Amino acid sequence: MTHAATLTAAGFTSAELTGGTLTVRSPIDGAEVAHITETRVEEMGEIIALSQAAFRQWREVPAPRRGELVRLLGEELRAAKAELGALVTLEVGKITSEGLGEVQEMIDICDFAVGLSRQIYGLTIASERPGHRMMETWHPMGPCGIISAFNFPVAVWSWNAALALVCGDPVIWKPSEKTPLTAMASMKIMERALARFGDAPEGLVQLVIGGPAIGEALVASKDVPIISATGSTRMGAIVGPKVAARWGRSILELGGNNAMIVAPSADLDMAVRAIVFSAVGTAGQRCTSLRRLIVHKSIHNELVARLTKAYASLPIGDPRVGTTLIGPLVDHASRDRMLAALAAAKAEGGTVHGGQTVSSGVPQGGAYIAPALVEMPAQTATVKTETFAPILYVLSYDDFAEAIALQNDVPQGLSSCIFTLNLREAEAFLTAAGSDCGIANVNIGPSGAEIGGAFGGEKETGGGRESGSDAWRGYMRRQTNTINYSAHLPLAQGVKFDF
Ligand code: UN1
Repeated sequence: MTHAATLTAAGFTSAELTGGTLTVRSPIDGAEVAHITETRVEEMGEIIALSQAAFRQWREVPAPRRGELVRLLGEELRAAKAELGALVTLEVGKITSEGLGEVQEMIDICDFAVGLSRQIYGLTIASERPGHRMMETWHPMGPCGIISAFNFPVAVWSWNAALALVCGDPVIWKPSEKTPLTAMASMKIMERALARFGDAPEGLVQLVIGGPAIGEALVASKDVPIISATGSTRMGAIVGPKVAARWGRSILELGGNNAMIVAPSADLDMAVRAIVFSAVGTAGQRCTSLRRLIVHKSIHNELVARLTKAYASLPIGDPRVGTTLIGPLVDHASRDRMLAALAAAKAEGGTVHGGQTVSSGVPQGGAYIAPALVEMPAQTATVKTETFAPILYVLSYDDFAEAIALQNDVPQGLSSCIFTLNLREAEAFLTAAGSDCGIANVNIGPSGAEIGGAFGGEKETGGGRESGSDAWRGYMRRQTNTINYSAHLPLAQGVKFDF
């Protein structure tokens, strides 16, 4: 399909795509596909006020009824899956299957949130005082600002929006400047769900398009109590303290530098498949992409040989073509950063396989590059830095404790995994003294998490949790209640205060 046909299928009119100041390019061929109108900073006050007004109504709508809106969103997403998936491919350069997979992830979180809307449970707690009962109640917090990254332009929004909405919080979404189109298309889908829902307050879900100043307005506002931000550690280091300084709550999902330990007993066929998908899938542009391989010395050469062979067979090219496995990087700056990291790794003693620019058999104008495998003598500064591109550094180890130490010796703490058939190693990897990451897997790669688990990580990854499990608690305020149904007023801790 041509870009124009993909945009029309996603419901865009030419007026929406022209006349604005934000230029959108497709990573497929670098073509300018739209000039979008940006939100002006001066409008942000009104947008936030509208969100607050929506909050005052939405918080009183029963949670299962709020869930109905998300159920309708899930239905609309199912109906629009092909068109939105194709738009993700156009705007981010993901291969077709991954574009569709991203929309499936949105549908999955909607289903999860619908169930959650009837399961916002609090505890009942034993009181030490006679005739008293204690409990916890969960209340909506207020507007939730969602700052999302280009690489999962719509799924990460839906993780936050689906939960926030059932939790009673309006949302204001600031997508990456690189991906306004998928955001606008998602809003169109959301608007269809809102229309069917009928009586949602105006401004319950808002989209703001623009650069850092727009994001800063959200981050600075006391009227936006929750900021959920996904992106670089550099961005998080700015957002986190600013939100904290005004007593807001932030949910941060920042950099990853995800490793796999490959132990001597590993099923190497499975490991090779897991490595290739997680290191080169999405052209290495997932937060969860595999970036470091920590391989036992006894199998290092065999594994590297198998991987270099597998890498050489990977089809690189137009992500719209069904056989392609590696599409373009998001832009040329990204490819320049990858090349700079490879040069730095080489200077630190690395041996680079692959990593060359690809210009034949691919659409002209895109940043196509062969994935790189880099054998490193040690975990150098470059290995410890996240480069958002398909670079896999290979390190080797002698004993298991050394492997765990290498795995943990980076500033980031998102995802991790081990390939082993040794039960002791597998279990040790998951203990308090094992992986220090928010996600730790056994015999599967570090990427491609399901929505049912809490998603996020430690250290410079920011500590936030989104998506499944009890991540919903991050979108609500907890109230502890003590109810006295007796005719006396005993004090806790046996304190006497008679007068
Ligand atoms: C991200 O890259 O920010 O686990 C999200 C995964 C996907 C989500 C990645 N489900 O790889």
